[in-house]
Amino acid sequence: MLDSEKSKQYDIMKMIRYGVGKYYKSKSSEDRMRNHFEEEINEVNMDNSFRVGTSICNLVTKRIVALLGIHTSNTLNTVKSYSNTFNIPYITTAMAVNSSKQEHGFQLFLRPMYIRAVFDLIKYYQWKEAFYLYSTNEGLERLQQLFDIITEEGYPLKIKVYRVENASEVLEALSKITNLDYKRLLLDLPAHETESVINKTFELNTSKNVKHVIILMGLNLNEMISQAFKLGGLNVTGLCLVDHAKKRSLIRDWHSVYKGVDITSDLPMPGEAALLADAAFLMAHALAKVFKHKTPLNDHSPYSNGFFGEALSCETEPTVPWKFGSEVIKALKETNLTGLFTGPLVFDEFGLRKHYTMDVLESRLNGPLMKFGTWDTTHGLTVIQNAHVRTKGNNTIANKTRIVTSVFSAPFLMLRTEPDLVGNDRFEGYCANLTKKIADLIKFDYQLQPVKDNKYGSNDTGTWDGMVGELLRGEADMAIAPLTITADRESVIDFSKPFMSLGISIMIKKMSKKPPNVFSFMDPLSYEVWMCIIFAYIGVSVVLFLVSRFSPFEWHVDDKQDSVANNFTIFNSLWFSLGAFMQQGVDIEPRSMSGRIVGSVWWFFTLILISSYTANLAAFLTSERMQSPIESAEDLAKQTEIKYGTIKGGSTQGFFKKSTIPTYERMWAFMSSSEPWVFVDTTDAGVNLVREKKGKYAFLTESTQNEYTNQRKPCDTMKVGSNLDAKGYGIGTPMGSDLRDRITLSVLELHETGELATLFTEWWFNKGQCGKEGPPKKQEATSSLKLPNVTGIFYILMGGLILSLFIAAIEFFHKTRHEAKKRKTSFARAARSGARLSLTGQPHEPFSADETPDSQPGDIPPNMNMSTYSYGPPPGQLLNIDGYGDSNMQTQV
Ligand code: CWD
Repeated sequence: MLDSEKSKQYDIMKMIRYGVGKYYKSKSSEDRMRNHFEEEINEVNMDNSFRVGTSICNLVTKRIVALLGIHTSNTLNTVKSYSNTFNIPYITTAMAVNSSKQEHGFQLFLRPMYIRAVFDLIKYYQWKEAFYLYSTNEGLERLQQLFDIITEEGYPLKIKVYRVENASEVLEALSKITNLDYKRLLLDLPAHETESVINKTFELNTSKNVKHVIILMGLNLNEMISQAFKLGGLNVTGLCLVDHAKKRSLIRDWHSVYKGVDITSDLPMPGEAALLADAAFLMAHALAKVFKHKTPLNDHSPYSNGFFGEALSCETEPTVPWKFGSEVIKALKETNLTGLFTGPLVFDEFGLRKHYTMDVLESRLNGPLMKFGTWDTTHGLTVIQNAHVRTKGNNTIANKTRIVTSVFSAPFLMLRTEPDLVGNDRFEGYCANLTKKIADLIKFDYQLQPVKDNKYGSNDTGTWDGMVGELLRGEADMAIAPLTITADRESVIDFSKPFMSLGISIMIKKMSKKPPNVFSFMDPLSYEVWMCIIFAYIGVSVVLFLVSRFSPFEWHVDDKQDSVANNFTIFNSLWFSLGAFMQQGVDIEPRSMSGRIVGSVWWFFTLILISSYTANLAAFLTSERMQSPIESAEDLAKQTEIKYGTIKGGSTQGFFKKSTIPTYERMWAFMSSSEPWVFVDTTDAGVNLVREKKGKYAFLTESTQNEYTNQRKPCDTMKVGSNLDAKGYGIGTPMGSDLRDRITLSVLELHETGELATLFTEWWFNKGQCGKEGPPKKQEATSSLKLPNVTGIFYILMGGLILSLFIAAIEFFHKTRHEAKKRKTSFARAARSGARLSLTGQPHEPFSADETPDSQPGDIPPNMNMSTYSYGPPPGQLLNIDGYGDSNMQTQV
């Protein structure tokens, strides 16, 4: 039920569905089906008891199982009496009235009776007088509750009370405050009016009179104080039931789902909406519990009579109550649930909230709204020490020493060894230097304080430990350390822009050098290249042999044996190719054009190949070839012999825990099933394990640490593979810290001036002990030449061989045509004769008398036998058999 008069800042139905949805998200689909229920909204004017009554009568006939009410204190009694009559639980976001403390009714009040917290604040500020401005009956009720407490405690507080209708009347009242010289205000107005009243207070220059305002109404001060809020010289204090720090991600989720706003925005969530979502969440839980073993709620047939019982009606006399009502209200009151937004949903027998905690937010003199303390039902008011150190002037921070938490981890923070050092001088390291640079830029005093538990910050146990915990508990003002920016941390503290980038990497122990391999001369070329060379060698020799056989210019007369001879037998061809490949000369050379083409492309091929081989061999001989079985995370994941682990409770462990990438999931399963020693408390412990386990342990550590350790003696560790992720270290501050923006600006400035890079080089490499200057250069991987690297020369070789075959064919046919003409015979006969010579080594068939030719240079005498092996002309004789030489030169036989 919704008060139609009140403003609607959010969609009621969506809020209810959000709460119910969040509950069912964790339940099985069967549970969801079984307990599915429908919602109905009735908008009524809550000032009109008659209409409220009619509306409820209408609803009960529809077999409602619970009533959810908003803004109903005016007609609380009416709704109460109906819900008690019909045993229908009534869950309301309105605050209970004093009389509720004695009634065991069917009501549940989500809004706590928080006036005790307001009283504790008044006491803390030692107010002796105050104005109480209110505009609603609920305000009057709260005033009554405040009076009751003051009387009970005997606290001397004079209160002037004004009831106003709207913001303009408030201003009138404020002018009276001026006259009366009252400087403290208890403002009990709806959220949207509160802001405008406070702003107007300053426009009308009444601020010199009003010094401090405590805002009573609403439970979300953030909601009331928007960015446009000008606080002037006023102190404002308020309460916040919605824990914005812890629930930031949930609130963003809510914004993105239901308001469609940019999820990165930090809009406050209306307190009312938070209560409603929690009411729906609680109701879903209680109903599911009660109806777990009963007929499903959405089954209409049994539900109508058997299950639901008698139909309820305002007409029936005597009135029949709902038979499960008592069970449902009992479940609601006994449910020990933590709400989505407003903390534990624990109730007493009267349906009033117990064990709740509220944040106390405060803004002083132009400063931002900050958490000033907490109020809870057990401890009352707890003020965070030093919560208020505010800005003075433009660029300086109030004269207060800031506590800077950090963690001992070389080279970020280390203890100096020199005796008699005090204060910050006791520490050295990258973070010590960075803190100094930032403090100099922003101008604040600081005290470096190593984190007590030596941890970074995780909330695995439900509470934040480490540096994050110290920031949250107000024990430190900032964390300057290798603190990784993560989503979980960002939802509870603020981070500056990253001052260093890094990623998770693998650290292993350096392996011994590979013993030299007797066949390491083969390494520069890959196996397939070697194979291709062998085939190319055979191919070239065969082609050379063939073209030499077919090309008539390769034939010559062997005078010794009185026969025609061809130098390029198959063995000679192989010998010629081998000689060329080895860059050696042999005493036979091709004379035909086709043979010379084969020779040329083969020389070109060998020239390129041998040059590449020589260059790569040099690189192979000089590079340090380590025998590392692990080159990547995949290598780690697929073996079990080498154990690996991370630092405990840090972001590296969190990365593997949450990862959904199969390799990292497998790695996490292996790590968590290994002995617990694989997880270490400190990076030093991790590095020691790497060293001690002699290659049987790999440490998954941040690249910054990995690179640093590899530069430290005994220089026996190394980083393998590329980083697994990419992230950054940021400077952490409590939420709303006045330093946050200045810190980010100084980090950016230090980046831009190169000071961060210099600092990094100084700590990582200038102080390195392993003889390398500067950041590690990317290791040139010396790898053997693969086929794709040399495909080009193979193509050229193949092209040359094909061309040579083509030229050989031309030479053959040209010679045949010439021969046919000369011998006056047919082309076919001459070709047959030539082919016979090429294939068998036998000279031409005898020609007929009229075919007897004139002798021509390069002609082979018809009756000669062919010798299969002959090297050139005998001494003193000149052969011209190629047809390319001097035409005057005669074949001498
Ligand atoms: N951290 C980590 O999780 N792994 C590491 O190797 C190192 Cl050196 C540190 C902590 C991390 N930076 C954090 O902030 O959680």
